[in-house]
Amino acid sequence: DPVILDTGAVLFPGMARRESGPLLDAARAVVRAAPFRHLMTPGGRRMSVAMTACGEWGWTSSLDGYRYSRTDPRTGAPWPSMPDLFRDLVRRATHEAGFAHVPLQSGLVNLYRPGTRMSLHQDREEQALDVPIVSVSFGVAATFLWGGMTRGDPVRRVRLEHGDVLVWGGPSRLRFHGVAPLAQAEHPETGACRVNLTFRRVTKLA
Ligand code: MD5
Ligand code: FE
Repeated sequence: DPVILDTGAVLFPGMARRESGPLLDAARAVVRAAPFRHLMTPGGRRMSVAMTACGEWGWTSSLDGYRYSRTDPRTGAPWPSMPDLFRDLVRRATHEAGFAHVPLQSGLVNLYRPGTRMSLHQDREEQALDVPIVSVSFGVAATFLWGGMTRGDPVRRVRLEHGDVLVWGGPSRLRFHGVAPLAQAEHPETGACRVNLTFRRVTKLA
């Protein structure tokens, strides 16, 4: 059953667990077409998360800033298309969470290895802040850091496990958030890794 973490933030524990094999196979196909890479932040740091993308738009970062691109900057080719299994899951989670607009323009694939972290940030490069973000976690469990509307607000720790699906909309869309360094652990489906899929709408609603 869904857990309401706060207004607009809904956790579906294990929603993607039954289909995790095919979903992870689809993610691997994306990674074959557009390999994982460690991007640079505008501040000149190498991100510890390895990333790639699928769908119409992919999020990238470089010394020039954060941006969405229609093509993989590594090759100039369009990102791999978004697998149908991803779309079906995102539609289901979005509707069950009670939102009208489904974020299907961009599918980010994040790979966490032991020690990989994501520091506290907001997702605000999108022009559709009224559409929720859907995030799906697989493999080794992570401690998600869930803050407030300003960087200094207190942070809640939320355990995200294999197959958990989260919908972040309404007032939760712009919360500061991050991921604590991944523990050294093993999962039968991903080895020592955590894989996170994050779905967004990038352009303004018409
Ligand atoms: C992750 N990824 O676990 C997270 C899942 C990212 C990122 O943060 O930017 O790639 S997305 C979590 C999220 C998105 C939007 C709002 C909130 C959380 N929130 O209000 O906490 O790799
Ligand atoms: Fe984020």
